[in-house]
Amino acid sequence: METASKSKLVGKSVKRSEDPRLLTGHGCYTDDKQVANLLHIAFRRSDQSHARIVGIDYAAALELPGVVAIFTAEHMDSMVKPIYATSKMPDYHPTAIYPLARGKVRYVGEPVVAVVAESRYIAEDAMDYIQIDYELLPNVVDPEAAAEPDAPLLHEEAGTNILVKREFRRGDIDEVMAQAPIKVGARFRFHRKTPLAMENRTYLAEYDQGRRSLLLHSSTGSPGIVRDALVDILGIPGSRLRVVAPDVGGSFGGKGSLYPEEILVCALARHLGRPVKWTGDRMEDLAATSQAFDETVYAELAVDEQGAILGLRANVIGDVGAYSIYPWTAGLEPVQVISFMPGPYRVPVYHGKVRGVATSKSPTGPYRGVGRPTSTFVMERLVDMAAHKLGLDTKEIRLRNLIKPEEFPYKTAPGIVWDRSGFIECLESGCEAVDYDTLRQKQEEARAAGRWVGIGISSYAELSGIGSRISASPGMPINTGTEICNLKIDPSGSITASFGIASHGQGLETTLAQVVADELGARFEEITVIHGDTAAVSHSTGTYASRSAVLAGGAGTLAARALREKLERIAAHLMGSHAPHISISEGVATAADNGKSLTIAEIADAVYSQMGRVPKDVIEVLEETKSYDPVWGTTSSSTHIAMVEIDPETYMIHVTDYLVAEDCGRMINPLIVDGQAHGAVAQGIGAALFEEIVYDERGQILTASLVDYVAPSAPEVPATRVVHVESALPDTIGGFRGMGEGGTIGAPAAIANAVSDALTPLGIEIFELPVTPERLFQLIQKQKLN
Ligand code: MCN
Repeated sequence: METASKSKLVGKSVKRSEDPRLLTGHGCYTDDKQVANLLHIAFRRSDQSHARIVGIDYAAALELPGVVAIFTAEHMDSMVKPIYATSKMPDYHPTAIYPLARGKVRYVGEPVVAVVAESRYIAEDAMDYIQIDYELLPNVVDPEAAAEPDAPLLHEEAGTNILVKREFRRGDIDEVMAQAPIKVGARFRFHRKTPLAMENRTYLAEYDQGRRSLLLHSSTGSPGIVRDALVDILGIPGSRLRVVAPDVGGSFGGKGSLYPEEILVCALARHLGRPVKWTGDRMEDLAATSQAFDETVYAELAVDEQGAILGLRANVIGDVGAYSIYPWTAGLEPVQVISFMPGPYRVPVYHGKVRGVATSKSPTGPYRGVGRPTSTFVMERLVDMAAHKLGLDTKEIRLRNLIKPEEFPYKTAPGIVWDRSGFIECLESGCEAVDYDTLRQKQEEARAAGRWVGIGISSYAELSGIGSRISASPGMPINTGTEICNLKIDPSGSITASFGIASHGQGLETTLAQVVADELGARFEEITVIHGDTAAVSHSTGTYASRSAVLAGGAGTLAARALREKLERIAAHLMGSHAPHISISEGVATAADNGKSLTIAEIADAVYSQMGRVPKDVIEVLEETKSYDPVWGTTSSSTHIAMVEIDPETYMIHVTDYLVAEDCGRMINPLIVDGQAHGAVAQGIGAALFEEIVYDERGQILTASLVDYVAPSAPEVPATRVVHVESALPDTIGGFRGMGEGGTIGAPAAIANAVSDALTPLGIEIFELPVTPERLFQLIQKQKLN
């Protein structure tokens, strides 16, 4: 681990520099862009989940004044190439992604017809004049049925609905299960949810006919991925295709993939020679932004009489929806479920099997935590169930099984290497912070008084800041392992740090400026961070997978170090000193041998504006570009402790207190780290108790408004305490580990364990999330009948 010699800013709770802009209404989101001559798109989307398109009649819609053009899949063929999320995974079937449904529709909400008009109102009105005739095809809604060999196919060319299959094995699990004294297991179900960002997806494309170049403003978290994909799809060279993510109002993974609407606005802006915009509404967001989870897991854990884990078996069926999303593939979510299932525990024998099955629902894609909310839910439930069976305390069983400091690096059965992290330290400090023993005593008193109160612990580990030796999604050809920083000082001494990552709520304008300022010896206020613009650096993929602190922070550090050395050499010459005597701090270079000093602005002025003052052999451009690859990535870990109370009349579950003890290595900004944990825990509470995308048996979405899709609001989210554990620092530059997703990984499991704990007197265990009052009522009724 290498860190700045004198940290002044890294580690400090610097207030977010982007907030004054965002909180006073001066943010500029894609939909705020004012562009002359703008055309607007509205989509006629499929109202059928699986049907052949027999005919589309839009003649009457074309007659409407203000309608400029109408497009179907046939029109798009000459404008775009289909794209496939390819992968080296065996048994994987990619699916073609077209901007408009071609021949068949495969989910309710799939774009079928695009109306381009002078205003969005006109485009929406034109929808009523479009007639689409469908021939209904058999339902492909239930993933377990769709996985059967004779099931009707969603993608005939794949020859199966099972788009991806993987298996991991260590040891003989059948033998372990046959011999084990204690076994626990169940069918677990984590229902589908959506990322639900505040800003809906929006795309605005401008085509410059003269320069034959395209500019896409996109509410994306991955502008580099979108740019590189569009190069192929549209056949425009990368040098003439720029993707800019302006202010983006949250993504949570939902804006991390390439979307059909994004391809379409670009193709039509070029075709029509006018700027084209589409802004999604909330119904479109709920029906057609990538969704997440939706796994059924059959899992079994074997332990010995002391509670030591002997083996684990998991069979996962992931409902991946209608298409294999670009670039992540249909494997992203379900494969991570089995890859991370053993969690932070010593699991000597493991068998994990997964099938990602296509169904006629919105495609699944990245969502904060990816796969690990489900794997943690299942594993943490199994660990608690084993403890209940043995009469062991739930903290104690974890202490007996968590990988110990001396066991790092530890390779899990699916091949993930935990470099080192504070697994046990997080559990111990979390329990200490809540005063666990006293809490248990109070719970006994509450129980004696007839109250349903529960304490739930969940411990997990995640791989963050992954480098080039491990891809964000299995076998994906895109290099997700590096990021670049370009750092330059202009003649006024002002410093611009450009990155390809795209902050959409993470506060990276602040944290990356902290890192660069410290390494360069500059003042924080002098640094402007540019992000989310493919013109800023030659290659980048974006902000996802809790990677920006590690990768962009690392690249920023390296660029700042190199630029600092240049400044030292030039300052030494200007002050009649030698580079080793120069120190730079707060924007001032000082020569230790003669006491002279110069500001960075004075050095820049001498370099650029005073001809001849710096000789030819000393003068250098005050600019550096560096990339950073952490090779494998690093392990972050955490323990969450949730306290709940259940109302025995309404079955409402109240999260009464919540604590996160986390190890993200060296913190750049504790205020931001806390905020990330708070936000992610709120999402985890949503996943545990409220949020669920529901499709009926014919594939109709029943939760296409925020009346039906229930997200938690302030009263449902307690003030979350965060305890920071800084165990041995990782070998990443700066010693940072990622943490932006963690809260969402730990919270569903902690709450499921707390609810099960509260219901121990009734003998009820939770196997299904979200655990709504309705589900709890059914469980309790069933238990009463038994
Ligand atoms: N940080 C820090 N010290 C560390 C680690 C992180 O100060 N040791 C800071 C970082 O500098 C950054 C933030 O914490 O400002 C998150 O950093 P990191 O863990 O590197 O995650 P990314 O910046 O790569 O963000 C991605 C992650 C993911 S994958 C999702 S999804 C997510 C999230 O972050 N979506 C978010 N946080 C979100 N926060 C908001 N507000 N909105 C979203 O859509």
